[in-house]
Amino acid sequence: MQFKLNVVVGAAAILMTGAVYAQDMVVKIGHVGPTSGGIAHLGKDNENGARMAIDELNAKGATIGGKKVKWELLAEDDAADPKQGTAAAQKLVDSKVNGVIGHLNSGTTIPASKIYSDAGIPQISPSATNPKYTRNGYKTTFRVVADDVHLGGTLGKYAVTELKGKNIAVIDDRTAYGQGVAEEFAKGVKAAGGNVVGREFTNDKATDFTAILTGLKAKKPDVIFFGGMDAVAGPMLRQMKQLGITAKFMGGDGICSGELPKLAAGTMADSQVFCAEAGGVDGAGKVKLDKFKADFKKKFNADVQIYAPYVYDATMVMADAMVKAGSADPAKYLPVLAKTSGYDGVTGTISFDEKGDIKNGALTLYTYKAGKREQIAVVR
Ligand code: ABU
Repeated sequence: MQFKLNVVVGAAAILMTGAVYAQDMVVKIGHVGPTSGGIAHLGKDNENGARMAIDELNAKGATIGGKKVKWELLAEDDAADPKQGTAAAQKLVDSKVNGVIGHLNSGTTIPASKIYSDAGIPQISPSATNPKYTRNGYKTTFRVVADDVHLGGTLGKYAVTELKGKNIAVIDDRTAYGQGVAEEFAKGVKAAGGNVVGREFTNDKATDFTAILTGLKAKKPDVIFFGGMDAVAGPMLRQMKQLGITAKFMGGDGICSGELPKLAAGTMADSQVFCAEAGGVDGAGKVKLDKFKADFKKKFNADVQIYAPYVYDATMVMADAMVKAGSADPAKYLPVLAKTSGYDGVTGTISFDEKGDIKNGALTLYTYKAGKREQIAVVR
C-alpha cells in the first residue's frame, strides 16, 4: 500500500516537474558589435551592456505569457566591417533569434537592417546615428539615441556660438557615420554664420594624418571637427600636437569615449576637445545612470565607454515589449515595441516615433580635463 502511494506521489512529482519544464521558454537576443579591431573596446562596452540586461532579466525570473523565460545572449562580432556585419546578421537570423540589439556602427547597422527586416526580426540600435537607418521604410528598425542631424547640427552651432570658431576645418573617415555627421556639422556651422575653411578625408583604419593636417594648418583653423571614431581621433590628436596645431578639436559620439585620452597618449590640452554623446540625462535622472555605471564597473571591472547604458536600455525595452505582448514571437511583439511610450530607462525616457527613432532625443556635451571626460550640459 505504502509502495503504491510512493509511486503515485513520485509520478505526480514527475508530472509536476515535467509541467514546469514544459512551461519554460528560451528567448534568444542577438547582439552585434565590433569586438575585434580598432574599436573593440567600444564593441565590448556595448556587448557588456547587453550582458548586464540579460543577467538581470534571468535573475528577475520574468515570465512571458505565463511561461518562465530563460534569456540567452547570442553575441556576434562584426569588426565594424559592413560585410562581416551582414554575415553576422544572417547568422543570427539562421539561429532564430527573437530580436537583435545592434549593430554599433551605422556602416554595419544599415546593411544588416535589410536582413532583419526580411526575416521580420525587430532590431534596436543603441548607437548607430546615421539617419538613413530608420528611413528605409522597414517596420523592424528602432534606435534609442539621437541621430546625426541633431548631433552634427548642434555641434556645428556650438563651434560657432560657444567656441567662437571663425575658421573651421572638417575631416571625416568616409564611413556612413563619419561622413554623415561631418556633413551635418558643416551645415550647422554655415547656418550659425561660421566659415568652413578646409575639408579633408581619411579612412577608419588610417594612422598617418601628416599630409591632411599640414594642408589644414596653412588655413589657420581655430576648430577642427573629425567625423569618425576615437581609435582614429587619438592618433590624429597626437599628430596635431607634433605639428604644433593648437586648434580646438571636436567630434561626435564616436570620439566621445573614456578611452580617448589614452588613445591620444596624453597630448590633449584641458578643454581642447569637445564632443557629444547622442543621449543623456541630468538632474534627478542621473541617479539611475550613475548607479548603472557603478554596477557595470563592479561587474566587468571596466568603466562605461559610451553606449553600454543605451544597449542595456534597448535590451530591456525589447524584453518589456515581449512581456506586454505575452509573446516573444517577433510578429506578435513588434507592434507592441513600436508603441513603446514613456519607458523609464537608465538613459532617460524612451518613446519611439513612427520611424522607430527616439522621441525628443537628448545630447550630452563633454570636454576633457586632466585626461577625464567632463560633462558640460545635456541639451535637446
Ligand atoms: N554614432 C557613432 C558610432 C556609431 C555609428 O557609426 O553611428
